[in-house]
Amino acid sequence: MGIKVEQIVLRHVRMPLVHFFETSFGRTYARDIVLVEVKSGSVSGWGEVTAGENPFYNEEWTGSIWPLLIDYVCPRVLNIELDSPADVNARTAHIRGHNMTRGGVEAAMWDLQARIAGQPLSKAIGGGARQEIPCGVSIGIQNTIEELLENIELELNAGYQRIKLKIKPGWDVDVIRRVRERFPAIKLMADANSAYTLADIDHLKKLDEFYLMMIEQPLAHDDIIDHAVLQRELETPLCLDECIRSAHHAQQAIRLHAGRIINIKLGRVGGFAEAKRVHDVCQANSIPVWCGGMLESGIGRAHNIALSTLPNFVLPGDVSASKRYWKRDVVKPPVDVTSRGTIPVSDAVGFGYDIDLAYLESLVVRKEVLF
Ligand code: OSB
Ligand code: MG
Repeated sequence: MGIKVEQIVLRHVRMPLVHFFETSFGRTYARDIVLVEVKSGSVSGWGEVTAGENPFYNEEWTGSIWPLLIDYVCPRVLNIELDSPADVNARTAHIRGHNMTRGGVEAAMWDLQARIAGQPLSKAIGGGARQEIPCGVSIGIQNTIEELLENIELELNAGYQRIKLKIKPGWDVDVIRRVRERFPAIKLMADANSAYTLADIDHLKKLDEFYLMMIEQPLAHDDIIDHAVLQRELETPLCLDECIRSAHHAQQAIRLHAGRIINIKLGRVGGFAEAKRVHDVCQANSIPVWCGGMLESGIGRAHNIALSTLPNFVLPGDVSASKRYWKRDVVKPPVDVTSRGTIPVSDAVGFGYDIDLAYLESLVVRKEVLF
């Protein structure tokens, strides 16, 4: 069964965060998110472009997404009979980089296909290995250690299965020591978002003392080789995020022993088709994976839930409840977690949540309809 899209509606929405989110590359107070609605007849599929407001996590940002979609990605999808949503990746593969922009359209096509087939998105992408997904939280850099400890306590009480702390030079060893003193038995990990270099090896080795589950992307965003050097020196497993943009990268990283765990982000690898290939490469090499997040709205969050039903997503991911980020989400009901720290996978068609379209429209700052 082929799939053909006659109209694409792009919406740039602005959503204030309930609390700022700070990583080693900066603070975010509000999200500027581009949502992609692809239409075939009377059916719509929805996707989210997961890039940030600035080109600091990777090269993409809200301002790059818009012209890329209009001038390059959408024209390669509109009014063309595709065999599968996976064809979006192949038809746009010659566009260098910009995986999140391409992936937002690709994900919308999978949602559309699932809705046309009357299937949940998790099944359409070949997932469905679990009925609920294990959840952790990512806690940003705080103003004080006291606030951080309070925050961790709150998230543990909510049931979350593991705590990830953002670190950077000046907010690392001493902070984690304090956290470990207070919470000696929790599943704990750290994410540096590329804030260190190999010159910091001795400093990073001090983290071994805290038996972290893993340290995520300590070195450069585009590096694999130095991570392999660092991994040889550390007891703590490294987890790769930024530097894995394709299954090919995953293969190379595994071959070099650059890490023992991989974080898969749907946008970073360009959509579900490539995410599944990364997943499969990791599974074949006994590398466990988990689903990363990019402060998504409910739409991107729902896509992450579907992705997390692939069998090798065995570690708690960064997919958490809507209310940690939004006073009100664009989906109904909002994404919520159980007291076991899991999110139940919806068996409704498509991504499994209703869109609160009236509210969503009220957040739109820019809109474009493409034929
Ligand atoms: O590196 O995982 C990351 C947020 C923005 C940019 C990069 C990252 C993150 C997170 C947040 O850690 C995860 C979430 O969406 O909860
Ligand atoms: Mg990360």
